[in-house]
Amino acid sequence: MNELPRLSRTRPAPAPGIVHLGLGAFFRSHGALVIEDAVAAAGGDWGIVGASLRSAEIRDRLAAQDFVYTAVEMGPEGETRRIAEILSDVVFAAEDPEPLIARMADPAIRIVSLTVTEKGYCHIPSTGMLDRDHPDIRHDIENPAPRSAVGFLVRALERRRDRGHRPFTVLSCDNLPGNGEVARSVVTGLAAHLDPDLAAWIETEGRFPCTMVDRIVPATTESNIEKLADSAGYRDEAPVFHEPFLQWVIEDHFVDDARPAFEVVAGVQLVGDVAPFEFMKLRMLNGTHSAMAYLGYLAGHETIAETVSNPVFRAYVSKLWTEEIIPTLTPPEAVDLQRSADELMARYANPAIRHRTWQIAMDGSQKLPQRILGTIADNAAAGRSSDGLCLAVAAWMRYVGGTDERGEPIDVRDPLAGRLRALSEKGNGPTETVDALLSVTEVFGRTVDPVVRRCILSSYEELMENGAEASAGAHG
Ligand code: CS2
Repeated sequence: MNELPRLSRTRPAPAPGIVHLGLGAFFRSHGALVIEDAVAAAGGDWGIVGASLRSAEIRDRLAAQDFVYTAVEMGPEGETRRIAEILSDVVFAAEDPEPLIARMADPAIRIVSLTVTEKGYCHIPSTGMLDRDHPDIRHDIENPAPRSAVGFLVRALERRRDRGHRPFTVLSCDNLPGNGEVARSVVTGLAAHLDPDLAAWIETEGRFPCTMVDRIVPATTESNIEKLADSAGYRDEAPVFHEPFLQWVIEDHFVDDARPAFEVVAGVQLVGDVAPFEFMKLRMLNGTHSAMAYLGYLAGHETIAETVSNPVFRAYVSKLWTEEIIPTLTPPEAVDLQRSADELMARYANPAIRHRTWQIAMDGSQKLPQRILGTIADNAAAGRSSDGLCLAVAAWMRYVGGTDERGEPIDVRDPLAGRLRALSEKGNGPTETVDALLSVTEVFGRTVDPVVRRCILSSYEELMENGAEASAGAHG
């Protein structure tokens, strides 16, 4: 039946200047397209070598089609297809780490970008410091062949230093506040264990610009792939499906100023300080995303679009923005935060984007601090309440307990899943459960404000008693 032609390359890829670690759907829908546009408009040897650290699947799928893939923009009114040819190769690092280190150490590579998700930094979420007890970090301290993204960065930088080359710029594209600073802290932290001179060289010569990235990109499904084949008339085993919106705010601080001409691409801004953009994005978008992921999932909603089509959750999220999130933010220049909130609601409601609540609910222990807990702490310090956000934290607590409101098991994906579940089961009643979970210092830090604790506890009690939808209704 599969008689359709396969997707293949139509033009040679530009010579590689970038290695990208973590070749998921997000980077292929965001950074890769921006870089391809920058090269098309202004030239430059900025082809991308992708690296997959955990699974061979994406490498295998892309290798079979010359590393070319379709990016489908899913608007509320229709789709637009584009074929991306900026990837020149993909390596699978777990199979054999050496080829990836060799690529990263090649002086033609000037930037190593990363989308390895929050947990890929092997840091302690509440402090941003390297987690020295992380199994991958312990492995990478003892072995020259690394396992973690941090280990690859350090070993490749070491080789460049040993050969007298300049370092590459480390360009973090993950949803972490001060993502460049976190990258710097974990890279120099690991380097210091191996060779203090290397750590000092990276500290002085390396560059770790912070960036804010934004585009909603649900995981590609097999049904997406089949539908694309039907409409496009060719087979692409590695397409990506994304919303029309794109934003990338980048601190303009690169080794030897070497970078693609980002400034020519719509949606990209080069700035001196990314922090106001990051806070805005992490708290407004990712904060409400996580709140809806837990509450929406518990209420039986499969996607974000479905969750906001329920007026109860729509009102709940709108109130989170106006009363709890916007008051904590300093708007970036020329940004009207209430208008951003309205735009976000329209993006969430886009029915063409099937972003599963279960997908966003993943790795909550790594996401909560920067998405929700910082906002709660700022409100507490200013004497404001955060009832709606405390309900979101309570919903996370219920979610990691592993059983939904109908008594069905939840497939909880989180590096701390086992521990969180055990803590929640140990608790004998709401107070003990909430206190047990609040004692996870990696998430909540060493002390929890008593007012915040009471608020989370009463939300948890309400949630267990009335369920997610009714509890959100009480906050709408
Ligand atoms: C989402 C993000 O999966 C998640 O946790 O909140 O991937 C979100 O879609 C992007 O950050 C949007 O820019």
